[in-house]
Amino acid sequence: MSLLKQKLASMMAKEREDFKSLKGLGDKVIDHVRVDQALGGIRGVKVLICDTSYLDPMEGIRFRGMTIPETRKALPKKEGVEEPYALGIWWLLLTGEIPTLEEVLDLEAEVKAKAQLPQYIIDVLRALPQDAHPMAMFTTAIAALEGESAFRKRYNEGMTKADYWEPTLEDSINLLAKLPLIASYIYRLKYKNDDHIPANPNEDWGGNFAHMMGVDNPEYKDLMRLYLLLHSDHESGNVSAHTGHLVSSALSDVFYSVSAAMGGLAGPLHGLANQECLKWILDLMDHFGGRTPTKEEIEKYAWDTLNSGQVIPGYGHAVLRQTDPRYAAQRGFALKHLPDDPIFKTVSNVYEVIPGILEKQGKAKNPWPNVDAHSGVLQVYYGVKEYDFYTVLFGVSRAMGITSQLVWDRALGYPIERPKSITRKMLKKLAEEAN
Ligand code: CMX
Repeated sequence: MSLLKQKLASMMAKEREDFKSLKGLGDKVIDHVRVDQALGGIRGVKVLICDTSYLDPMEGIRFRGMTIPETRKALPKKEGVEEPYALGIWWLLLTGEIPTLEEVLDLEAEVKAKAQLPQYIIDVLRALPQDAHPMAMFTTAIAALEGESAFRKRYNEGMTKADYWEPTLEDSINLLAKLPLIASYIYRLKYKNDDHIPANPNEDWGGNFAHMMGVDNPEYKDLMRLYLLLHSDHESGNVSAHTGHLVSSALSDVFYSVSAAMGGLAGPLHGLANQECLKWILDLMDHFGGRTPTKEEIEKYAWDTLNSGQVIPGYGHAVLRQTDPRYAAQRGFALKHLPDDPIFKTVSNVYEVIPGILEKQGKAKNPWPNVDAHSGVLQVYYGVKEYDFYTVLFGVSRAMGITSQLVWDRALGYPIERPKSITRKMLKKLAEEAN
């Protein structure tokens, strides 16, 4: 048994007991739902339970209680490398503990053993139209892997409920092993003359992903490790994680759940904002002849975007009310490695200008940048200029958060999710009665 599975198995009895004890709180009220929340995307209603991470509006994300700087410092690193093994964050999300180097290496080895891309996935990807969006290719490939599901096989054989988490973990490992292969295959098929690069057995999961994409720069490999850590988890109410949880609540396996989740990530208000944001920055620079525009010029351009009824991509958030610490971490990386890059300078100037404009406009509840406002410039700097692809990078990382949540969903036996809907007529009546 792998060290990760052993660790999780050792936690089961205590965690289940704790979960059971919550049922005793049955009739306690944790929130009230207002009409504006029912009309407004269930915003802020406390109805989900998620232990992998928590998002504070002012402070940002904590992974199992740890801030981003704390996590980066504590997770084990490869010798001579600045950022932690990306699979270390998955261990932390799953177990709530920082893994030892031995534990991460054991997980790395387990994942590596499953890292082969089946020929049928290659055939599926090649059968899609040439102009298919990389996220459509990504979701299709993940769904196509479903035939490998250990969960479905064991369910069909009559597996007992107490065991559900085990094949969920197995499917998650299998999926995480294959995601960088799928993503880099899509990248090379679409943008690099269909010329593919085999995995390097000496690389870690994150470094290998960079290698297979064709960017064999040690700095980019570190950026990839950082990127994978930063985008991994953002509690469970965001569109992608919540979709994964919802689909899995019907006992659909990891492949169905993550594929559906990636469909949500592909929306421009969620993960696709990273491609939209870089496009906005490049269009802005193009508009001024390719140079770094002045703050006054950015201000005018931003107002034009807003006045034409569009959002400024990469700014605003449903929960955050401050600069996203994931933005800050990426900015720190840029300040260290590419301080004089003209696109980075533009991103920095935009950061100084946009919050004031959004405040002046008075609509967005949060005028500060989110994670997507900074990821693109770092990719371009290292040569990954095809911004259509950026949400796939996000997806590989987010799969860690989603699968860690799914393992515990199945371990604790969360039931099928089924909120109640009412008609608009009923809503009006209820609101009148409440007055
Ligand atoms: N530019 C312009 N207007 C914005 C805005 C922005 N960046 N952010 C919010 N607004 C507007 C909303 O469109 C909304 O307008 P209407 O009242 O006309 O509908 C109003 O401000 C209130 O919205 P909000 O309550 O502040 O924000 P929501 O919780 O509804 O939405 C989000 C959050 C992220 C979808 C929104 O801020 C947005 O569209 N941002 C740009 C896209 C983006 O960066 N998405 C990535 C988020 C991170 C991720 O998931 O990857």
